[in-house]
Amino acid sequence: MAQVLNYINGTLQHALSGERLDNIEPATGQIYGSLPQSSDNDVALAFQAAKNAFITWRQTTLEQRSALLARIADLIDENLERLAQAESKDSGKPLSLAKTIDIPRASSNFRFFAHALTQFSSEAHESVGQNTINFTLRHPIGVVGCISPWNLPLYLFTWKIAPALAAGNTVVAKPSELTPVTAHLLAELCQQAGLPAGVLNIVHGTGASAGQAIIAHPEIKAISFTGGTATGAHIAKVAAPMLKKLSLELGGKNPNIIFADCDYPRMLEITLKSSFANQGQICLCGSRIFVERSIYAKFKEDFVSRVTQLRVGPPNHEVDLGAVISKEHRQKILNYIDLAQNQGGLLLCGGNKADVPQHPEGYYLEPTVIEVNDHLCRVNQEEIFGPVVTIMPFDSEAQVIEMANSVPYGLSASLWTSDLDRSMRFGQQLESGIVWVNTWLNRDLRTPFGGVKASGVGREGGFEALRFFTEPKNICISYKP
Ligand code: TXE
Repeated sequence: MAQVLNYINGTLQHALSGERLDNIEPATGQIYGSLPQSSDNDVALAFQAAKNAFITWRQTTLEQRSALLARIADLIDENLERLAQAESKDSGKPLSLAKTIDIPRASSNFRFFAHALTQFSSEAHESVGQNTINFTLRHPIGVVGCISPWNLPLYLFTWKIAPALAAGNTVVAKPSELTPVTAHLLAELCQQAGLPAGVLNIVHGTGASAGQAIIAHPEIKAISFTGGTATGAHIAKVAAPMLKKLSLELGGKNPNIIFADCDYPRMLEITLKSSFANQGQICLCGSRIFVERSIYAKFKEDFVSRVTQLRVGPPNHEVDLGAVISKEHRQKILNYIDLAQNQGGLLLCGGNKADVPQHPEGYYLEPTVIEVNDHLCRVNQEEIFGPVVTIMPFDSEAQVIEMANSVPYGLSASLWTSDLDRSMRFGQQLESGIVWVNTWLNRDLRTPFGGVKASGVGREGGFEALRFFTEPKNICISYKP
């Protein structure tokens, strides 16, 4: 049984109440471990440890801090196999994906910010002619809160923790209660790396209990959150009146726009991934596919034929799709598939629970393609967050831009074309934080990451993250000439 513990002041410990939650394996539908159900008292303990640790952590030299973060990255690499196995079991994602994407990215997050912190500089502004110079220092905020979701557990957890620590803050962090195991393993690696006690504290439990205690804590001055838009709005409601700094990375309903002049085989290959990677549970998945009418019939045939060949099965086998995160989430996705058909959508493939004989109780779903005739129908407007995509044709640039921008979200967009001018026109006009042309999920960690509209507030990545996790302080010196 995987027994997860809180990590507070350098030690692994139970919640003060002793209360525990079951941890269910999505691939089998069986309970396979448990985690602490933490509350205000545990968060208070974690906060106090972080507050004490801040006094010395903020004074560590950049070299020391960088070396510690790099050491954690090395340990993640050394434990790749163990972490990938744990991530796959905990989330239902294919082991191959955990091994090639999730865990390598977790170590990249630490290594990237280990380097970035040594390059992040303060600014000076000379007020020419006024005998004045301004130094803009960047100080850590203090104790900050990081809350992450279940779809890319260690990947997103470390994407927040690494820059927060790099900037000199101490952290109270909470992973999703649905996928707590790799955060527990990270705590062990931090102990091994020699991270001073209290610098990172990990508190497990539900959003309503442990998460709420973090966002409502009066002295946790910044919250970095990734998750659903409704939760993000709730966090803003609680945290904004307390004047906390907020970074909210929320949902997406991303368009994938395909023109006839694209590199067709490459587009088809990557569109399969952008539709169904991680069972479609990535906020960047392209769930609305718009295809230029001249190639629509061909695309429909080729795409559906490739989708029906995708292998769904136990995540530790050679499969393309594992299980979705929970029974409730699978039901939510199935409800959307019904709704699509009620609203005139045509099911082209999939649409059902997938039959996986080894694990009849696991949360499997067939990859599903629905042809829709109205870009405003609910399945084309609301985030489903599962292995479901819609397709529909378009006739002109103006029409597809209008359809692409018609949703409340604005996280990412993909465009397939060989026309450079068109890619610039779309880049300018698409309402999203990220536009990919002839590629998908292609990330340089120095670039800003985040969305517009209901997809969030603020940007992560590179110096944007280090700016978020620091307060600028301007010191203005007037001197006698
Ligand atoms: O996420 P939640 P859920 C979308 C996706 C999904 C929907 C709901 O559409 O179907 O959101 O998923 C913590 N105070 N995304 O409900 O609740 C929670 O414990 C503080 C998109 O599983 O947003 C977890 O650690 N924290 C997304 C984290 O918030 C709270 C990834 C995210 O969970 C809290 C996941 C509270 N009151 C879902 N309530 C993306 N952007 O990638 C919950 N939490």
